[in-house]
Amino acid sequence: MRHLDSGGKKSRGEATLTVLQKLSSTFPFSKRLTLRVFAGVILLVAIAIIALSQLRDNSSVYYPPPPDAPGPELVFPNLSPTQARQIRKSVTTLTPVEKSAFVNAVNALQSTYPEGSQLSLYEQFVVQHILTMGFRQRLGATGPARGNPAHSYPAFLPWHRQFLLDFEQALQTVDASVTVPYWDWTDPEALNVMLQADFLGTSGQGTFVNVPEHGRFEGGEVKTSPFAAWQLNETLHFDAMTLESLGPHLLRFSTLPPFDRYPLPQSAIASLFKTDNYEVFNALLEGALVPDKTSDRADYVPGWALHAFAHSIIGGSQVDWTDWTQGIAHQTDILGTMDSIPCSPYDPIFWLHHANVDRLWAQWQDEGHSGDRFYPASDRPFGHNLSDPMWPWDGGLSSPGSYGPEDANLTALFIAPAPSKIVRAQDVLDFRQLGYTYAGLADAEAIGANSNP
Ligand SMILES: [Cu+2]
Repeated sequence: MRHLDSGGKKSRGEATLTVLQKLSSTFPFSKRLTLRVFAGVILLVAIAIIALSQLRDNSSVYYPPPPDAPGPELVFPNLSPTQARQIRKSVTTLTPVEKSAFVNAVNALQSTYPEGSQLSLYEQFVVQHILTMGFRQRLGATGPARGNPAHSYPAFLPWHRQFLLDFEQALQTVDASVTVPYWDWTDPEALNVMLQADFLGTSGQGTFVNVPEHGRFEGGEVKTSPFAAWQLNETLHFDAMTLESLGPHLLRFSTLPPFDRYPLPQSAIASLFKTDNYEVFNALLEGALVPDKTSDRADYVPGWALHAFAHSIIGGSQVDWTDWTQGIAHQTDILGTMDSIPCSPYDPIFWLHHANVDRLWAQWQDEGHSGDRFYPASDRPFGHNLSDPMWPWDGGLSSPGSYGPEDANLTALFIAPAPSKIVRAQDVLDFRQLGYTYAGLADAEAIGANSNP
């Protein structure tokens, strides 16, 4: 299934030539002329086949192993504390003080402009996330990075782990006590807590959408929130399908289906924890692929689950539900900010959402999938192997091409991290080394108990 390396290309071409030469020597001249034309055609076909196989070998096509692929033998983490760890908590357990500290720190990042930047500190995270979509060669990307450095490939989890850590550290420059809370998608209370006017803001208002067989729903501009004063940069806030701007306001459509399918059932999370294979876990958690239930073959079909699904709970999307019984729902239209994946970090809920993605990975690691045995070491597209630097923490090795609305030139707006900051998947596998853990994990219980007076 994996489209990597294949051998014997040159010998195939040479063999064809030798056979043709032998054939031509056994025929008279007139026939030899026809044969030469024939030989020419065969040779061209052979060259085309070789060229195509080369192209395929050099492409960044990646398929995760089948959903039932086995994993290595289990390895459990060493939980003994090596340094101080901060605890990321469930959003439903935050105190009013913790909530306002988070909101204030987010607002501070949005109102601070690094020197020489047209974008705020907050928007630097948005543009970084957008530019991960710019690594197709036809867009003018340069360097060895192949595929999207942050999505659809093995580095989805480590890339977002570092991204979240960078964001959390930026928040901590404003208020050292702040950690990013997580949104447990199975917690019935969590959405209600998040979508409060004085915390992360309500759903949107003023735009009505007809959803066939479901009814008429309201969404649109988020008018009541601590972020209501934000003027979004319209070139950073666009519809990923049409590349047209979504305007200067944060948009949410959080009452539309799939909102009615909230909370996610525990069984959806449990099914994720059945695999011991990292690439299967990564693909299932990202949720753009789901196991094919229609066939006996262990394979995937494009889907809409877990991480991808929860993006739409906030952002809202128009969906073709025809194949829903198979777990497949095709998005036909993007409505709100969180549903347009490139610019989704513009909605502060993104961070709570991705803290949950990261928490689930952390929990899976703790359940016997700890260490570098549970990450592909080689043979994946560059940027997705254990010791490949991940853009943009790659010392300038690779650069994205121009992705985004026409004439936007987003690459010029992005301030790359210091060239000395190199981050590879292997650097972030042990989240405790990065200085944090999650409420609910074994060490958090102990730290929590110790920090209580
Ligand atoms: Cu992302």
